[in-house]
Amino acid sequence: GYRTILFERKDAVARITLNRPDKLNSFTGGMLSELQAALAEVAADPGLRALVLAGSGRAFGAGQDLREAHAVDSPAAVGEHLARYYDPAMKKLAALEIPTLASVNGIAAGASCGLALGCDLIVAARSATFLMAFARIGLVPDGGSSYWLPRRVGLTRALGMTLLAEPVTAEQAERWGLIWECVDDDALASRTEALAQQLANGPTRAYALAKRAFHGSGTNSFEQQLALEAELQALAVGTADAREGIAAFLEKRTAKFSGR
Ligand code: T3D
Repeated sequence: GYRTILFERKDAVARITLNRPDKLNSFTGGMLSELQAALAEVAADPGLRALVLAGSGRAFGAGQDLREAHAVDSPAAVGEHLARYYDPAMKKLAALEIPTLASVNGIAAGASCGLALGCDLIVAARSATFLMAFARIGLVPDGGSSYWLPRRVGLTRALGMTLLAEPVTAEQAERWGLIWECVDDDALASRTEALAQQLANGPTRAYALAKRAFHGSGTNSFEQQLALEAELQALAVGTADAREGIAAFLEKRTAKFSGR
């Protein structure tokens, strides 16, 4: 069992909840190891078709636990810490072949903001905030946040959030396209559930291929991207879900996707 996270599976939906509420779910090495292990479990389970990431208590997460010794230790130690704990977690998350949804209940600061940004969709409670906290303590964005943030909101807002290091409200985040959706606090749980269900009922293989297309688009030329689209579409057409989706359209009925 896990000590610092909760890991649940309900039908085709997995849920990982960061669970150190008294420390605002800040990341220790132990928690990141558990997150890596849970993400590996998700990747290895062919029955899963969506993942929800959430935080318990009043925060989504407060980034690196600043009480862990290495945090203020030495340049070598911090590099090793990132390579051992953060990078594998963020890479495993990005590589998941199912849709991922961050359900942000309260503040998402520092590397926890990076974790949310690493999910495919982010839904947040109206009272939640996003804080690129790094500059407040003289540090640099990490946890993948310097990759995902400018891709979601552009350089102007990414630099504004990072240099000024002020919390951005969920409403502002929705207007900017930092997140998919801001909902009333008391609707977060039900909206998260509904989105997760919708994703879990979708064409899982096509979702995975679509994610691969967008991840590739950051560095590809237009020509390379068209070639990648063709390659991925060839894979998508071969799936049972594409056959079902097209048949359902022609028969004027709702498609029933199996995820294969
Ligand atoms: O070392 C490396 O590997 C480098 C990696 C860096 C990645 C990063 O994520 S750097 C960014 C680290 N995070 C921060 O700088 C945010 C620190 N936290 C805050 O600024 C504030 O806590 C918040 C703005 C997030 C929330 O403020 P507030 O007033 O709502 O809550 P609070 O009272 O500050 O926090 C409640 C408790 O959580 C408190 O514990 P206590 O005093 O009751 O025992 C507080 O110390 C603890 N806590 C919050 N954030 C962290 C933390 N403890 C350790 N590390 C934290 N990051």
